[in-house]
Amino acid sequence: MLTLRTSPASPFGRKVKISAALLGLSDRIEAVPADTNDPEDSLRRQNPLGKIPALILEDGEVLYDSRVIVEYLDHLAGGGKILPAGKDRFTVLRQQAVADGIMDAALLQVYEGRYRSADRHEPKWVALQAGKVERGLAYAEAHLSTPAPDLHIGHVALACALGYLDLRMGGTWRETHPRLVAWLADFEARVPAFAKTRVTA
Ligand SMILES: N[C@@H](CCC(=O)N[C@@H](CS)C(=O)NCC(=O)O)C(=O)O
Repeated sequence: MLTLRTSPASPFGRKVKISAALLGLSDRIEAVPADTNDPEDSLRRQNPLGKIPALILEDGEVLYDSRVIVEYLDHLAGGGKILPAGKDRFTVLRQQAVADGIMDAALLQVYEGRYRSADRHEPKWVALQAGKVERGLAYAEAHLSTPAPDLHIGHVALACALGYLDLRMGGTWRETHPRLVAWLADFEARVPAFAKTRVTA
């Protein structure tokens, strides 16, 4: 059994769970909650960065971050499944990078609210991160919003990024990105794991 250290609301953990489902590997993975704020949590020994997700293999080796874990799962499933081979791979990896970047920038805005008192919030920093989210969404709307026959990790990561914006940013992206709204509805209809991994708080 593989052990996934994550938390229900983690968009990167969700990316790993949905990837595992698409690859037919969900039954081989047990999710064990991790608290990134708890210095006593074994997570910090498993991943020196103290971040989730981290995947503990059967021989005790630990893989992180989500991109490495997804590469490993694709390899376990035979390779070339949600990470295509050849030149397409790099396009897909870039698409994953854009979606991961949206998640990173959204998380940093959430952390600003969570870890700094209101009088120390830095509007310039928040605006810098919000710009990354906005430009990432514009890129996705233009280049990734056509339902594709074969789902790949770029799609999974984008769905998780949009889901995280729904969870933590009030879903305001929906007002200005109608093609992405339709795209996400199509993704959800095709990938039951998306609804299964949704949290509301
Ligand atoms: N690039 C990493 C990002 C992981 C990440 O930022 N995880 C967040 C939770 S979703 C985290 O662990 N935050 C706690 C921290 O940064 O200490 C990945 O793809 O796994």
